[in-house]
Amino acid sequence: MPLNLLKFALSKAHPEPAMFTPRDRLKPSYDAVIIGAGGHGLAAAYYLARDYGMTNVAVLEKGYLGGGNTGRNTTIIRSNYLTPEGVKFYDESVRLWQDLSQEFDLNLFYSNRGHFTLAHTDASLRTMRWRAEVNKHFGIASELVGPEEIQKACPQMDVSCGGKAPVLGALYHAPGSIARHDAVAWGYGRGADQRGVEIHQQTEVFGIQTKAGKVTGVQTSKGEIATEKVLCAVAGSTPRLLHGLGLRSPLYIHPLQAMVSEPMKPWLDPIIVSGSLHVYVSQTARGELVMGASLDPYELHSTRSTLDFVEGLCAHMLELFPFLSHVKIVRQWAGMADMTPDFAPIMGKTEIEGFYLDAGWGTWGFKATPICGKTMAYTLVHDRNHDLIQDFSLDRFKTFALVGEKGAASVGH
Ligand code: FAD
Ligand code: PYC
Repeated sequence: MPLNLLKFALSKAHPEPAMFTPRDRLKPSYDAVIIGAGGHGLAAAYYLARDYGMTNVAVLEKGYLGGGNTGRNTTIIRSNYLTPEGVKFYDESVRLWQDLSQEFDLNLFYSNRGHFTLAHTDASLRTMRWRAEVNKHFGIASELVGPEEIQKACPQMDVSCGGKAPVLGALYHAPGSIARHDAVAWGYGRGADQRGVEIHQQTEVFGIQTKAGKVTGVQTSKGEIATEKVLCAVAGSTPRLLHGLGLRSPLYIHPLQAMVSEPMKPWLDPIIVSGSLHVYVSQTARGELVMGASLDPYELHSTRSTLDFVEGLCAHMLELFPFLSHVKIVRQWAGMADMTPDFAPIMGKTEIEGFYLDAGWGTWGFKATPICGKTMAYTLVHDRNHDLIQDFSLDRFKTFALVGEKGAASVGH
């Protein structure tokens, strides 16, 4: 190594620029407090500051920024949903994704690949056709394709699946994309921080204080803070915080696991999903295969990962891609998916004045990060649910106005 380079690296005159301002003390009060520095909490903070000039805001994170489901997901971005409410919402998110790297001046490795959802039965082919028709109605590029077109886009796939469950067709969604998940959290976090929002890591919220049905403050591991507005964006920890407020929700928490292979030469351009085989896979810019399976079939508030999962997923991957049998798995992990009965999110105002909820993102919330941030910022500032999230409120479980998105979930259930 050239001596000058070594000197530069060891010199204190050129410190690594910090991405965020270190914060050691909380102020006694803020205009708004956001609980959870995942993509959703940070995106809301960013749009509050950027679009409304609201910067006396604290984002409180019990662990580290992006360390929850945001940094654990398989990064699939798409808008090929089943309900008109869902399609409109996710489509707007896909639109926002496309400009984010430029906006943040940070490479998010946003990569448009095209997305195939494989159908192995007539019943799933029918659902794919249904989704294609709803999507086309809203101007979204989704179409039903046959095995020949799948084989052309992915010659390495054994579309006969060894004769067990042949692929009959697929829903092809051209806008399907992937991105680098932790960079998304950094981009939103840095943008909020630069505008004056305070991000406090290692700061846990234990409870939300209310008086006469209104938010008055939060209790944290670093003391109490006064505020009249709280946005709760804590994914798998939502039931615990709601319980303290006396609010009920139908959320149930299941682990969702994923794993990554050693890097390989590029061979897989599109994103491939098979609900029947419990597989979804894409190849990153570094050449790794990022893979996931179904939810674990039991409620568990933990990020434990299991050997069962790796064995099961490898077996199904080999049914589709037998040539991968010598490839090594290098890492596995789990997140806590906050599942709703209708596979749609819970967003917006609640019966407690000043308490706003962004939850129920289960296995599908990464792609929604930009639009959630935008619509939650609007909702907080105007104290009125943004039009795009009207149908996702917690109330819908009282009025039975569910938004049935189960048929559009990539993850088996
Ligand atoms: P998180 O990123 O989990 O952030 C919540 C934060 O709140 C955490 O950092 C947590 O530490 C913090 N917190 C919790 N309690 C407290 C407290 N009391 N005080 C302070 N902080 C607290 N979605 C897709 O769209 N596409 C995919 O391909 C996809 N794949 C997935 C694969 C896996 C394995 C998993 C687990 C999820 C997947 N998802 C996917 C879902 C997606 O990851 C989540 O819906 C999304 O990341 C949720 O973001 P968030 O910011 O709401 O939550
Ligand atoms: O929502 O597209 C998705 C997804 C894929 C894997 C997990 N979630």
